[in-house]
Amino acid sequence: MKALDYNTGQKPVWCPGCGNFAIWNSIKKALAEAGVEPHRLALVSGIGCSGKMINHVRAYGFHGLHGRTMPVATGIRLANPDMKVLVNGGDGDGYGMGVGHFVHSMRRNVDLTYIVHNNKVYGLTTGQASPTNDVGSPSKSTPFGVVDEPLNPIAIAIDAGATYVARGFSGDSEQLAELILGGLNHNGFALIDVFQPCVTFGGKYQYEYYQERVVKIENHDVTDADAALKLSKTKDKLPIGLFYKAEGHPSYNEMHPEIEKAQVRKRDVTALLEELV
Ligand SMILES: Cc1ncc(C[n+]2csc(CCOP(=O)(O)OP(=O)(O)O)c2C)c(N)n1
Ligand code: SF4
Repeated sequence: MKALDYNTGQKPVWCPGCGNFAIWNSIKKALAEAGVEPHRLALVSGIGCSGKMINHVRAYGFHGLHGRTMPVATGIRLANPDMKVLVNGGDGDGYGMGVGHFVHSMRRNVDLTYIVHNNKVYGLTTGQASPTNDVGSPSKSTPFGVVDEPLNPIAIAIDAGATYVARGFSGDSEQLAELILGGLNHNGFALIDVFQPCVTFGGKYQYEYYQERVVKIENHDVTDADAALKLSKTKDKLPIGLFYKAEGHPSYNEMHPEIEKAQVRKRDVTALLEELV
């Protein structure tokens, strides 16, 4: 498979210049390199502009409820060990409404690759501040500036038990593809948080904002959780790359071999599909 083979032919309705385009390209590139066949791939999305990803990548797709990607993805992964499960959602979806599911999935080290399109706002509902927006930053819902401290997804993920924790940037789709590839090849919970400019409602968080601040992670021991946690709290610059990768931690499936043995009951659903289509 080549990257272009994952196109569905559906034209995206994202605003021109939206950071989601680069994430889309990086996903297709990573899938091609990992050699994931579409019939062995399940894409799960939350509600939001980010959630539209399932329309544009050739695979099985489930557009879940807002904040509820993790239970759906976990179910798919546990019921069918042959499937690679890739989850896409917004920062509002995953770090706002879905934050409980996010933390517990990492605690369990469920074998999922989770890409969060972190634009610091609720894009689809036109620009309210999300939990990652910074104190003082104005938005539609906070005209006088955000007052709550921002949530740090990288620090939370390292602490909660995710075994692959990375941050990418839509302005560097090459590095982002590598980080996604690493997540797909990782056995366990992989978080790839992505700085994704929302060019329409994202306020100051545009490409220039990130270009002035991002630095590639170098000379860092990714197996050292304490060092990764410290790096995630860097204030003056915004490190992008792989923060943490734990080796040898069993995934949820491996800890519960009875689930793999039970497997999903394989049924012929042709008649059902014909009735629905
Ligand atoms: C249970 C529920 N609450 C609220 C909404 C309304 N809603 C739709 S999209 C959205 C926000 C999306 O923001 P985010 O998850 O950050 O994704 P983005 O659009 O920025 O990619 C909200 C609140 C909903 N669909 N369902
Ligand atoms: S509203 Fe923002 S996140 Fe949504 S498509 Fe437009 S630029 Fe992208």
